[in-house]
Amino acid sequence: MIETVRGDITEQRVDAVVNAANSSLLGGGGVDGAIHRKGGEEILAECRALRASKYGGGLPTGQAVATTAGRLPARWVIHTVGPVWSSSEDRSSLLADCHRNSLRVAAELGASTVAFPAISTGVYRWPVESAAEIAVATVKEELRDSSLTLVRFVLFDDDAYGAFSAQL
Ligand code: AR6
Repeated sequence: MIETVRGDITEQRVDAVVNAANSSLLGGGGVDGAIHRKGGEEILAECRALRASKYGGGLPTGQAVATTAGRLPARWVIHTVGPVWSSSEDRSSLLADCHRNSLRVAAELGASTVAFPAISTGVYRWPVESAAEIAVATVKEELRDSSLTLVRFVLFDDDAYGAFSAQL
């Protein structure tokens, strides 16, 4: 099942919440800032450990990796790096990769329920209608053959809520 809600990703009671991170994995603004602020130091400590091991050069755009969710109600945070919007280059496949790879990481963890923010539509400036189309199509396809039971898109404002709801 796929659903849309208006709300804050940090308040979701799901197995895993997806973070719209950057490749440093060390925090930022928007969703990333809120997750680290509310989830606490434990998340950052695991991100630092990932940077010291598997992701010395940072997490590449489109890939996903999990950490604890610290003090958030969720059990895991799945960090993924969305593409920055470009009007001269089509980066849609990277935005699709974020959703596909996040769901694969969730399934590997044994998660059943996952919440996504509108990846790339904030600081990275991706137009929300286009992001909604890519996100919903990719999640629908990935859920066809998956153990996951719920994917919830958590949208912060009316525009994003309207765009994602229209795609469902
Ligand atoms: N819950 C749900 N949605 C939110 C929340 C929240 N708490 N806060 C913001 N949004 P952004 P990006 C919405 O900028 O575009 C960071 O600095 C927001 O309105 O968080 O992928 C990272 O470190 C927007 O629609 O992510 C990266 O450097 C959407 O979430 C960079 O921003 C995504 O906005 C990533 O940029």
